[in-house]
Amino acid sequence: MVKGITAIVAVASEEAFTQASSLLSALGFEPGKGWSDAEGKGAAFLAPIGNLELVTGRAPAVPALLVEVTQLDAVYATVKAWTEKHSAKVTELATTHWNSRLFTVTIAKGLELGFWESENPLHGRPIAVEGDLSAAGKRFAIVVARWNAVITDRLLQGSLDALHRSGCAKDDIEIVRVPGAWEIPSAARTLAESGKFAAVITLGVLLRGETAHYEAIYTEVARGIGQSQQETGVPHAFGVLTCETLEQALDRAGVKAGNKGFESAIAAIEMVSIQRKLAAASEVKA
Ligand code: DLZ
Repeated sequence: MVKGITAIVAVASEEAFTQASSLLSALGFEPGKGWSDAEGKGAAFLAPIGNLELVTGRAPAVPALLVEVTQLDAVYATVKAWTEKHSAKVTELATTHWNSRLFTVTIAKGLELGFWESENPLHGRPIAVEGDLSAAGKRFAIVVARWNAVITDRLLQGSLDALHRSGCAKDDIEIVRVPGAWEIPSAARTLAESGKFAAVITLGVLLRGETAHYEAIYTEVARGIGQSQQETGVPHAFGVLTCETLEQALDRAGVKAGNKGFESAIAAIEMVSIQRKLAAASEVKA
């Protein structure tokens, strides 16, 4: 299993070694594990990303050691200031044929480094772990409150639409109807603990105007759903609307402001995929 790349550079004298080490530290390299014995010593400098690049068809026009940086102009100024004191050679900043800018500094005999920055701001960004939106072959549970059914039925339709369009089979969806939002967490937890579902989608509507103890119910519902998710490890999508009026709730159930049932199902599908990717990545690392 490949773990990393180490480029070894022989530096001619101890003085040059010390000078080069101080410059690399000043430029922000993380110190690695060095070594020292009766014959010599080594200093390691770590960078967050490394790669070994093979080239054919053209002679590399750059030093073999390239350091990709952000804020190249600031790095250039630091290196320039350093070279003035240490009589090292530094080239002008130049544009490369690969849409970047680069300069080269000869820090010590045998230690020539190129510093470069891509003009593309996304270049070199770590690739994010992102879920895909395929629900095929996965089982989903939907817990939907009957209270305010005129709204929650629309949320349910939205969730079903998202699941079907993402490839989920009809038989892989279990719908559980509960009296009101208050009952959602307990049903969600039972379904999550059954181990039969990749995710649980919770749907309900709490109307402030019509619910005297609105805050108390809302807090418990949100806490209960969150707790079920955290303690079972099964993703729970939160599709419980909290609105001032029925009209506002209708807007969020497909009339004007999207359908939160649809959005919740999409979030559930995505979270299932993300969890599986994270689990696979941690297995590889272990
Ligand atoms: C009691 C009640 C009230 C006043 N308002 C709502 C609401 O806006 N949305 C909702 O889903 N449920 C409401 N409920 C019912 C409670 O959630 C619960 O079902 C009952 O208190 C029975 O436990």
